[in-house]
Amino acid sequence: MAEIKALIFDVDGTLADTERDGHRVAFNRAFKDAGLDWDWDVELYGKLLSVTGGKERIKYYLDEFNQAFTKPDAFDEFVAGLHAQKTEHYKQMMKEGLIPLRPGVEFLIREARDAGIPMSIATTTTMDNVTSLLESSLGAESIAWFDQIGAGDIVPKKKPAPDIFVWVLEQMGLKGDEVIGFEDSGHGVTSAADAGITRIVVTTNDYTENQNFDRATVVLPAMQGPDVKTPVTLAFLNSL
Ligand code: XBP
Ligand code: MG
Repeated sequence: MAEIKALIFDVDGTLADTERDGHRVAFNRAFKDAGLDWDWDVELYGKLLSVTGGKERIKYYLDEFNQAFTKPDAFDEFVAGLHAQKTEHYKQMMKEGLIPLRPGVEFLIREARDAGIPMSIATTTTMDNVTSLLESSLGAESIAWFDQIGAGDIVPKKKPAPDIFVWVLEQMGLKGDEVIGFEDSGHGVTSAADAGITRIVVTTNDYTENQNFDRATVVLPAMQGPDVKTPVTLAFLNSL
């Protein structure tokens, strides 16, 4: 196995449990602001997660779960406006420190930083959401700890397409067998694996625990914590 030259992290569900109590709530607040009676409950949101990207998810919701809604003429602008408002709510929630990092995440990030192992991010979510989560959890200076932040619309096709991991690998000048990818979802694993990443660590959450992780190297309930027999440390990653 090639030496580990970098760690590439997904954000939502991997660094923090942002979906159920973060993104979902922010979407609902934006709908309310716009005078819409749409309510994405926990169960429905689980279904909507099959499509990554907030704007894409709103369109999927209308196509599959709310066909009675008459789409306005400037539909893309309408969705973009709703999504921008959702981002404002999400950032505010991060500012309030409502969503902490998952157990073991900060330990691993600090260990990698101390060891001089470059770290990057490959996510579907909006850049502002990434920086506000990092700022609230690890401090504003932590944004610079990440060599590359590949986020949101920086690539045309979101996960499960490999584009965002390919983009990050290219920016870092690394090959897929020289990094470890961290993911929480089946779509994320498909994206990382199709980008050529050979070692993928999955930490599951309530929404993803029953998904297919055949292409992952290891599947754990978290990076660290009472249920994790082997916590995710650099020594552990080197053993993969
Ligand atoms: C994350 C997502 C995102 C967030 C919402 O997927 O699917 O769509 O739910 O973010 P992954 P935006 O963890 O696989 O990257 O609303 O900013 O798009
Ligand atoms: Mg994720």
